[in-house]
Amino acid sequence: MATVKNSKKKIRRIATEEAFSIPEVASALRDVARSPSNSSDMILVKRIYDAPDDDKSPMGRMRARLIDLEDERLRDMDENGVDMHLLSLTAPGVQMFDADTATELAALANDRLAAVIQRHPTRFAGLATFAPQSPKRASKEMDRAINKLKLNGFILNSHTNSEYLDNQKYWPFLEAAEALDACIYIHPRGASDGMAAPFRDYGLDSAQWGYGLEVSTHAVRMIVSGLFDHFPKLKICIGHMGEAVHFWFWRLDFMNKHAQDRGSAPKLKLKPSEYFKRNFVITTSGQESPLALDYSIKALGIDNVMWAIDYPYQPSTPAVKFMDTAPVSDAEREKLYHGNAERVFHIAAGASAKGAGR
Ligand code: 1DF
Ligand code: MN
Repeated sequence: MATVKNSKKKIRRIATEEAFSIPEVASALRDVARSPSNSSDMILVKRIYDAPDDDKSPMGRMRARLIDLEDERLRDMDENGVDMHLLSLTAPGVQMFDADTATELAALANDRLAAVIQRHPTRFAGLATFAPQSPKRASKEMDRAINKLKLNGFILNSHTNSEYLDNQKYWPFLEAAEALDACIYIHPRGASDGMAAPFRDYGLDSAQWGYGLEVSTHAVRMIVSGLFDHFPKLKICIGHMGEAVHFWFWRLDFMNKHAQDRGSAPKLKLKPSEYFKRNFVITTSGQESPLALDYSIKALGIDNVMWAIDYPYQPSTPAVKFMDTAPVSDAEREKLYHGNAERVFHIAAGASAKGAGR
Protein backbone atom coordinates (compact mmCIF):
# COMPACT_ATOMS: atom_id res chain seq x y z
CA MET A 1 0.00 0.00 0.00
CA ALA A 2 1.40 3.34 -1.01
CA THR A 3 1.67 5.83 1.81
CA VAL A 4 1.34 9.55 1.18
CA LYS A 5 5.12 9.86 1.16
CA ASN A 6 5.50 6.95 -1.24
CA SER A 7 2.94 8.31 -3.66
CA LYS A 8 5.00 11.47 -4.11
CA LYS A 9 6.80 11.55 -7.42
CA LYS A 10 10.28 10.27 -6.88
CA ILE A 11 13.05 12.63 -7.90
CA ARG A 12 15.49 11.20 -10.43
CA ARG A 13 18.83 10.52 -8.76
CA ILE A 14 21.98 10.86 -10.84
CA ALA A 15 25.18 10.23 -8.88
CA THR A 16 28.08 12.04 -10.50
CA GLU A 17 31.40 10.74 -9.07
CA GLU A 18 31.05 6.99 -9.30
CA ALA A 19 34.22 4.98 -9.66
CA PHE A 20 34.91 1.93 -11.79
CA SER A 21 37.90 0.09 -13.17
CA ILE A 22 38.62 -2.55 -15.77
CA PRO A 23 40.77 -5.67 -15.21
CA GLU A 24 43.51 -4.44 -17.56
CA VAL A 25 43.96 -1.16 -15.66
CA ALA A 26 43.80 -2.95 -12.30
CA SER A 27 46.52 -5.33 -13.42
CA ALA A 28 48.71 -2.48 -14.73
CA LEU A 29 48.26 -0.78 -11.34
CA ARG A 30 49.37 -3.98 -9.62
CA ASP A 31 52.59 -3.71 -11.64
CA VAL A 32 52.91 -0.10 -10.45
CA ALA A 33 52.31 -1.31 -6.87
CA ARG A 34 55.29 -3.65 -7.21
CA SER A 35 57.54 -0.98 -8.77
CA PRO A 36 59.98 1.19 -6.80
CA SER A 37 57.96 4.44 -7.24
CA ASN A 38 57.86 6.69 -4.20
CA SER A 39 54.77 8.69 -5.21
CA SER A 40 52.21 9.21 -2.46
CA ASP A 41 49.67 7.33 -4.62
CA MET A 42 51.61 4.16 -3.85
CA ILE A 43 49.93 3.88 -0.45
CA LEU A 44 46.48 3.40 -2.02
CA VAL A 45 47.72 1.61 -5.13
CA LYS A 46 49.46 -1.05 -3.01
CA ARG A 47 46.50 -1.35 -0.68
CA ILE A 48 43.93 -2.00 -3.40
CA TYR A 49 45.74 -3.39 -6.44
CA ASP A 50 48.16 -5.72 -4.66
CA ALA A 51 45.55 -7.03 -2.23
CA PRO A 52 44.85 -10.77 -2.31
CA ASP A 53 42.27 -11.94 -4.78
CA ASP A 54 39.87 -13.49 -2.29
CA ASP A 55 36.52 -12.64 -0.75
CA LYS A 56 37.93 -12.25 2.74
CA SER A 57 40.33 -9.44 1.84
CA PRO A 58 38.46 -6.11 2.25
CA MET A 59 40.66 -4.39 -0.30
CA GLY A 60 40.44 -7.33 -2.68
CA ARG A 61 36.66 -6.90 -2.35
CA MET A 62 37.01 -3.18 -3.05
CA ARG A 63 38.90 -3.96 -6.25
CA ALA A 64 36.15 -6.38 -7.26
CA ARG A 65 33.46 -3.79 -6.57
CA LEU A 66 35.31 -1.28 -8.75
CA ILE A 67 35.48 -3.72 -11.64
CA ASP A 68 31.87 -4.86 -11.25
CA LEU A 69 29.40 -2.84 -13.30
CA GLU A 70 26.29 -4.92 -13.86
CA ASP A 71 25.94 -7.11 -10.78
CA GLU A 72 26.43 -5.81 -7.24
CA ARG A 73 26.54 -2.19 -8.45
CA LEU A 74 23.13 -2.32 -10.12
CA ARG A 75 21.72 -4.06 -7.04
CA ASP A 76 23.11 -1.33 -4.79
CA MET A 77 21.60 1.30 -7.10
CA ASP A 78 18.21 -0.44 -7.09
CA GLU A 79 18.20 -0.85 -3.32
CA ASN A 80 18.90 2.84 -2.88
CA GLY A 81 16.68 4.17 -5.65
CA VAL A 82 19.71 5.52 -7.51
CA ASP A 83 18.74 5.91 -11.16
CA MET A 84 22.11 6.53 -12.71
CA HIS A 85 25.85 6.41 -12.05
CA LEU A 86 27.97 8.84 -14.00
CA LEU A 87 30.95 6.50 -14.13
CA SER A 88 34.62 7.47 -14.16
CA LEU A 89 37.78 5.36 -14.23
CA THR A 90 38.98 5.45 -10.64
CA ALA A 91 42.02 7.37 -9.38
CA PRO A 92 44.86 7.49 -10.31
CA GLY A 93 43.36 6.56 -13.70
CA VAL A 94 46.07 6.04 -16.30
CA GLN A 95 48.24 8.84 -14.97
CA MET A 96 50.94 6.67 -13.37
CA PHE A 97 51.69 4.74 -16.58
CA ASP A 98 54.13 5.58 -19.36
CA ALA A 99 52.58 7.63 -22.18
CA ASP A 100 52.00 4.72 -24.59
CA THR A 101 50.47 2.40 -21.99
CA ALA A 102 48.33 5.25 -20.67
CA THR A 103 47.06 6.19 -24.14
CA GLU A 104 46.22 2.57 -24.95
CA LEU A 105 44.50 1.82 -21.64
CA ALA A 106 42.51 5.07 -21.75
CA ALA A 107 41.03 4.08 -25.12
CA LEU A 108 40.25 0.58 -23.85
CA ALA A 109 38.56 1.92 -20.70
CA ASN A 110 36.52 4.32 -22.82
CA ASP A 111 35.40 1.52 -25.14
CA ARG A 112 34.27 -0.61 -22.18
CA LEU A 113 32.50 2.37 -20.66
CA ALA A 114 30.64 3.11 -23.89
CA ALA A 115 29.64 -0.56 -24.16
CA VAL A 116 28.14 -0.78 -20.67
CA ILE A 117 26.27 2.50 -21.22
CA GLN A 118 24.88 1.09 -24.43
CA ARG A 119 23.62 -1.95 -22.53
CA HIS A 120 22.08 0.21 -19.76
CA PRO A 121 21.41 3.64 -21.20
CA THR A 122 19.10 4.70 -18.38
CA ARG A 123 21.43 3.48 -15.62
CA PHE A 124 24.87 4.63 -16.70
CA ALA A 125 26.55 7.65 -18.23
CA GLY A 126 30.29 8.13 -18.30
CA LEU A 127 33.27 10.43 -18.16
CA ALA A 128 36.03 9.55 -20.60
CA THR A 129 39.62 9.02 -19.57
CA PHE A 130 42.57 10.37 -21.49
CA ALA A 131 46.33 10.29 -21.10
CA PRO A 132 47.66 13.76 -20.27
CA GLN A 133 51.19 12.35 -20.66
CA SER A 134 50.62 12.68 -24.39
CA PRO A 135 48.55 15.87 -24.87
CA LYS A 136 48.12 15.65 -28.64
CA ARG A 137 46.91 12.04 -28.57
CA ALA A 138 44.74 12.98 -25.59
CA SER A 139 42.94 15.58 -27.72
CA LYS A 140 42.23 12.96 -30.37
CA GLU A 141 40.87 10.52 -27.80
CA MET A 142 38.71 13.29 -26.37
CA ASP A 143 37.19 13.93 -29.75
CA ARG A 144 36.53 10.21 -30.24
CA ALA A 145 35.06 9.85 -26.75
CA ILE A 146 32.52 12.61 -27.29
CA ASN A 147 31.70 12.37 -30.99
CA LYS A 148 31.94 8.63 -31.54
CA LEU A 149 31.45 7.00 -28.13
CA LYS A 150 28.96 9.69 -27.02
CA LEU A 151 30.45 9.92 -23.53
CA ASN A 152 29.46 12.79 -21.26
CA GLY A 153 32.67 14.60 -20.34
CA PHE A 154 36.12 13.81 -18.99
CA ILE A 155 37.84 12.66 -15.83
CA LEU A 156 41.30 13.85 -14.86
CA ASN A 157 42.99 12.69 -11.69
CA SER A 158 44.66 15.98 -10.78
CA HIS A 159 48.41 16.31 -11.35
CA THR A 160 50.38 14.38 -13.95
CA ASN A 161 53.97 13.65 -12.93
CA SER A 162 53.51 16.43 -10.36
CA GLU A 163 52.57 19.00 -13.03
CA TYR A 164 49.31 20.96 -13.17
CA LEU A 165 47.07 22.16 -15.97
CA ASP A 166 48.41 25.72 -15.84
CA ASN A 167 51.45 24.21 -17.60
CA GLN A 168 50.91 25.15 -21.24
CA LYS A 169 52.04 21.78 -22.55
CA TYR A 170 48.61 20.52 -21.45
CA TRP A 171 46.66 23.23 -23.21
CA PRO A 172 45.98 21.29 -26.43
CA PHE A 173 43.51 19.10 -24.59
CA LEU A 174 41.98 22.01 -22.68
CA GLU A 175 41.33 23.59 -26.04
CA ALA A 176 39.72 20.32 -27.18
CA ALA A 177 37.52 20.07 -24.08
CA GLU A 178 36.37 23.67 -24.45
CA ALA A 179 35.59 23.20 -28.16
CA LEU A 180 33.69 19.97 -27.43
CA ASP A 181 31.68 21.73 -24.68
CA ALA A 182 32.67 18.85 -22.40
CA CYS A 183 33.32 19.33 -18.70
CA ILE A 184 36.53 17.99 -17.12
CA TYR A 185 36.01 16.49 -13.66
CA ILE A 186 39.23 16.97 -11.71
CA HIS A 187 39.29 14.13 -9.22
CA PRO A 188 41.86 13.70 -6.44
CA ARG A 189 44.90 11.47 -6.42
CA GLY A 190 47.85 11.40 -4.03
CA ALA A 191 49.45 14.83 -3.66
CA SER A 192 52.21 15.85 -6.09
CA ASP A 193 55.79 15.12 -4.99
CA GLY A 194 56.40 18.67 -3.77
CA MET A 195 53.47 18.76 -1.38
CA ALA A 196 53.16 15.14 -0.27
CA ALA A 197 55.60 14.97 2.68
CA PRO A 198 53.32 16.20 5.52
CA PHE A 199 50.56 13.88 4.28
CA ARG A 200 52.62 10.72 4.76
CA ASP A 201 51.65 10.28 8.42
CA TYR A 202 48.30 9.50 10.06
CA GLY A 203 46.65 8.43 6.79
CA LEU A 204 46.62 12.03 5.56
CA ASP A 205 47.68 10.93 2.06
CA SER A 206 44.05 9.97 1.46
CA ALA A 207 40.51 11.27 1.27
CA GLN A 208 40.94 12.28 4.92
CA TRP A 209 42.93 15.39 3.90
CA GLY A 210 45.63 15.13 1.21
CA TYR A 211 43.22 14.52 -1.70
CA GLY A 212 41.35 17.74 -1.02
CA LEU A 213 44.47 19.89 -0.75
CA GLU A 214 45.82 18.39 -3.97
CA VAL A 215 42.70 19.30 -5.97
CA SER A 216 42.05 22.68 -4.34
CA THR A 217 45.64 23.66 -5.08
CA HIS A 218 45.19 22.49 -8.67
CA ALA A 219 42.01 24.55 -9.07
CA VAL A 220 43.57 27.67 -7.57
CA ARG A 221 46.68 27.34 -9.76
CA MET A 222 44.44 27.16 -12.82
CA ILE A 223 42.53 30.26 -11.75
CA VAL A 224 45.40 32.55 -10.71
CA SER A 225 47.56 31.57 -13.70
CA GLY A 226 45.08 33.31 -16.01
CA LEU A 227 44.19 30.05 -17.78
CA PHE A 228 40.49 30.94 -17.82
CA ASP A 229 41.14 34.22 -19.67
CA HIS A 230 42.48 31.93 -22.39
CA PHE A 231 39.67 29.35 -22.12
CA PRO A 232 36.67 31.37 -20.93
CA LYS A 233 34.18 28.59 -21.70
CA LEU A 234 36.14 25.70 -20.18
CA LYS A 235 34.06 23.86 -17.54
CA ILE A 236 35.73 22.13 -14.62
CA CYS A 237 33.97 20.02 -12.01
CA ILE A 238 35.45 19.27 -8.62
CA GLY A 239 34.04 16.98 -5.94
CA HIS A 240 33.97 16.82 -2.15
CA MET A 241 31.89 19.99 -1.87
CA GLY A 242 34.29 21.98 -4.01
CA GLU A 243 37.33 20.92 -1.96
CA ALA A 244 36.67 24.05 0.18
CA VAL A 245 37.93 26.50 -2.48
CA HIS A 246 34.87 28.75 -2.07
CA PHE A 247 35.42 28.98 1.68
CA TRP A 248 38.55 30.96 0.69
CA PHE A 249 36.87 33.42 -1.70
CA TRP A 250 37.33 36.58 0.32
CA ARG A 251 40.97 35.94 1.20
CA LEU A 252 41.80 34.60 -2.25
CA ASP A 253 40.40 37.71 -3.96
CA PHE A 254 42.05 40.11 -1.51
CA MET A 255 45.47 38.47 -1.52
CA ASN A 256 45.52 37.74 -5.25
CA LYS A 257 45.13 41.47 -5.86
CA HIS A 258 48.22 42.08 -3.69
CA ALA A 259 50.12 39.34 -5.51
CA GLN A 260 49.19 40.97 -8.85
CA ASP A 261 50.20 44.44 -7.61
CA ARG A 262 53.65 43.29 -6.55
CA GLY A 263 54.14 41.38 -9.80
CA SER A 264 54.05 37.83 -8.40
CA ALA A 265 50.81 36.84 -10.16
CA PRO A 266 49.55 37.58 -13.68
CA LYS A 267 46.94 40.28 -14.15
CA LEU A 268 43.49 38.73 -14.45
CA LYS A 269 40.32 40.04 -16.08
CA LEU A 270 38.17 38.80 -13.19
CA LYS A 271 38.58 38.08 -9.50
CA PRO A 272 39.52 34.50 -8.56
CA SER A 273 36.07 33.95 -7.05
CA GLU A 274 34.43 35.10 -10.28
CA TYR A 275 36.28 32.45 -12.31
CA PHE A 276 35.29 29.80 -9.80
CA LYS A 277 31.64 30.78 -10.14
CA ARG A 278 31.82 31.01 -13.94
CA ASN A 279 34.04 28.04 -14.84
CA PHE A 280 33.52 25.50 -12.06
CA VAL A 281 30.75 23.29 -10.79
CA ILE A 282 31.04 21.16 -7.67
CA THR A 283 29.65 17.89 -6.35
CA THR A 284 28.80 16.63 -2.87
CA SER A 285 30.83 13.39 -3.11
CA GLY A 286 31.89 12.09 0.29
CA GLN A 287 31.04 15.36 2.03
CA GLU A 288 27.58 14.88 3.48
CA SER A 289 27.38 17.99 5.61
CA PRO A 290 24.14 20.03 5.41
CA LEU A 291 26.05 23.08 6.68
CA ALA A 292 28.67 22.83 3.91
CA LEU A 293 25.89 22.26 1.34
CA ASP A 294 24.04 25.37 2.52
CA TYR A 295 27.21 27.47 2.31
CA SER A 296 28.00 26.07 -1.15
CA ILE A 297 24.56 26.91 -2.53
CA LYS A 298 24.82 30.44 -1.12
CA ALA A 299 28.37 30.97 -2.40
CA LEU A 300 28.01 29.38 -5.85
CA GLY A 301 24.31 29.31 -6.66
CA ILE A 302 21.95 26.36 -6.85
CA ASP A 303 22.87 25.66 -10.51
CA ASN A 304 26.48 24.84 -9.65
CA VAL A 305 26.09 22.04 -7.12
CA MET A 306 25.43 18.36 -7.97
CA TRP A 307 24.87 15.24 -5.94
CA ALA A 308 27.37 12.36 -5.89
CA ILE A 309 27.96 9.24 -3.82
CA ASP A 310 31.57 8.22 -4.59
CA TYR A 311 30.58 4.55 -4.91
CA PRO A 312 32.15 2.17 -3.93
CA TYR A 313 34.38 4.19 -1.61
CA GLN A 314 31.35 5.71 0.16
CA PRO A 315 28.10 3.93 1.07
CA SER A 316 25.04 4.85 -1.02
CA THR A 317 22.36 4.80 1.70
CA PRO A 318 23.65 7.78 3.76
CA ALA A 319 24.41 9.74 0.57
CA VAL A 320 20.77 9.36 -0.51
CA LYS A 321 19.52 10.20 2.96
CA PHE A 322 21.71 13.31 3.01
CA MET A 323 20.17 14.65 -0.19
CA ASP A 324 16.62 13.49 0.64
CA THR A 325 16.70 15.39 3.92
CA ALA A 326 18.78 18.42 2.88
CA PRO A 327 16.98 21.62 3.94
CA VAL A 328 16.22 22.84 0.40
CA SER A 329 13.03 23.31 -1.63
CA ASP A 330 11.79 20.54 -3.94
CA ALA A 331 12.80 22.61 -6.97
CA GLU A 332 16.31 22.95 -5.56
CA ARG A 333 16.48 19.24 -4.74
CA GLU A 334 15.59 18.47 -8.39
CA LYS A 335 18.57 20.53 -9.55
CA LEU A 336 20.96 18.96 -7.04
CA TYR A 337 19.80 15.40 -7.71
CA HIS A 338 19.67 15.49 -11.52
CA GLY A 339 18.89 18.79 -13.30
CA ASN A 340 22.37 20.27 -13.04
CA ALA A 341 24.03 16.97 -13.98
CA GLU A 342 21.79 16.68 -17.05
CA ARG A 343 22.80 20.18 -18.14
CA VAL A 344 26.54 20.00 -17.38
CA PHE A 345 27.12 16.44 -18.61
CA HIS A 346 24.60 16.43 -21.46
CA ILE A 347 22.56 13.59 -20.00
CA ALA A 348 19.14 13.20 -21.62
CA ALA A 349 16.44 14.43 -19.29
CA GLY A 350 14.24 11.55 -18.24
CA ALA A 351 11.92 10.25 -15.62
CA SER A 352 13.17 8.25 -12.70
CA ALA A 353 13.27 4.61 -13.85
CA LYS A 354 13.02 2.94 -10.46
CA GLY A 355 10.95 3.96 -7.52
CA ALA A 356 12.66 1.80 -4.93
CA GLY A 357 11.96 2.93 -1.40
CA ARG A 358 9.82 5.98 -2.21
C1 1DF B 1 39.04 6.99 -1.77
C2 1DF B 1 38.20 8.09 -1.81
C3 1DF B 1 39.59 6.50 -2.96
C4 1DF B 1 37.91 8.69 -2.98
C5 1DF B 1 39.26 7.11 -4.15
O1 1DF B 1 39.82 6.73 -5.33
C6 1DF B 1 38.36 8.15 -4.18
C7 1DF B 1 39.37 6.34 -0.53
C8 1DF B 1 41.01 6.03 -5.31
O2 1DF B 1 38.76 6.69 0.50
O3 1DF B 1 40.24 5.45 -0.53
O4 1DF B 1 37.82 8.49 -5.35
N1 1DF B 1 37.15 9.88 -2.98
O5 1DF B 1 36.86 10.47 -4.02
O6 1DF B 1 36.88 10.43 -1.87
MN1 MN C 1 36.08 9.73 -5.75
